[in-house]
Amino acid sequence: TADVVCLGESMVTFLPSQPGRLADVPSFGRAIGGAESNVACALAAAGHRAKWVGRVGADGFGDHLVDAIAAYGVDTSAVRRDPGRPTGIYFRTAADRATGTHEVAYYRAGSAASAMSPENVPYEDLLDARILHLTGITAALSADCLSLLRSLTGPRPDRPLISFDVNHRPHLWRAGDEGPGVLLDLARRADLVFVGEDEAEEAWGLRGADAIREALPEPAVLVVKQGSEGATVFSARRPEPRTGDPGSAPATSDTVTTVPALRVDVVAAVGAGDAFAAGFLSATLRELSVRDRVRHGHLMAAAVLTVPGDLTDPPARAHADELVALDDAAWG
Ligand code: KDG
Repeated sequence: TADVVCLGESMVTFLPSQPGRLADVPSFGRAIGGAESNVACALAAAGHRAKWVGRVGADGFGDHLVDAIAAYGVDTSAVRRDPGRPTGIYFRTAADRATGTHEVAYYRAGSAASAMSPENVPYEDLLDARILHLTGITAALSADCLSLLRSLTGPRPDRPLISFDVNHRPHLWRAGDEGPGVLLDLARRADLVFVGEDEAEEAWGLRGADAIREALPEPAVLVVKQGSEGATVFSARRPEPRTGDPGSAPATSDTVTTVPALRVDVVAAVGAGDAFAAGFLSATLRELSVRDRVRHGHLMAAAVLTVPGDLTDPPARAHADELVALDDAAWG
């Protein structure tokens, strides 16, 4: 049994050799990306049994992805190769200093991963885990990928704990699709949800953590990421149903925990959300307190925020534990 299985599309990522607009960058260096395999790599680097399930082409980029992800210690034995479709790739620019935004050019339509469906994934690998981690990116890849997410998040006796990172990517949705509504529906089926305050506002028009929780009361744990401010976690206290009172559904109340983030000089924000999820999941597997789950998330995110790529080696576990245990003054 894996600690965490992550399902999703990984891509060869091309990072710019210098700042500037996509139109002006002269050359790019090869790296790897893909939100879900980023989470798997960080979890494996932190000492957990992490498996990535995906689909890549039978091409050199596919070989590279599988090798590079396996090199982090991730189990890639369930990755399928598709001889008829290419591995997805994407290019991106450095963040613009004034606006903090960057350009992304995806070449992933019709990719091997977009052909994932309920008919061709290895269910035994996906379900044999303590946690199955999914994201909204997969929902946007194709109708088959969306069916797959619906099938995995539906009621089923063999279902592991479902972790879902909303990861709204507006440019990926097909014309005519109602992406935000689909993402809200998927999030409602999960046990643990990660969402950025800014993305919830963009996707659903919800302002602030309380409004997000109100619209999303189902997950036992809801983590609202508030950028450089920190994160707020809503953990449901589900009272035991009272015997002899079968008609009244128990009211749900939350424990609410807000934990400030570390202040760092950001080099590139891409991948920080995945690192945060990995830190939070790692500490969840270790049954640490909610505060420390968030601090481990912030710590892994800080490590990725200060490098250009999506991934970096996290601090060793003992070191991370020491940093997380520092007093509130150090954590602002
Ligand atoms: O979270 C990082 C991802 O955004 C990046 O690796 C690329 O998976 C990716 C995507 O679909 O945007």
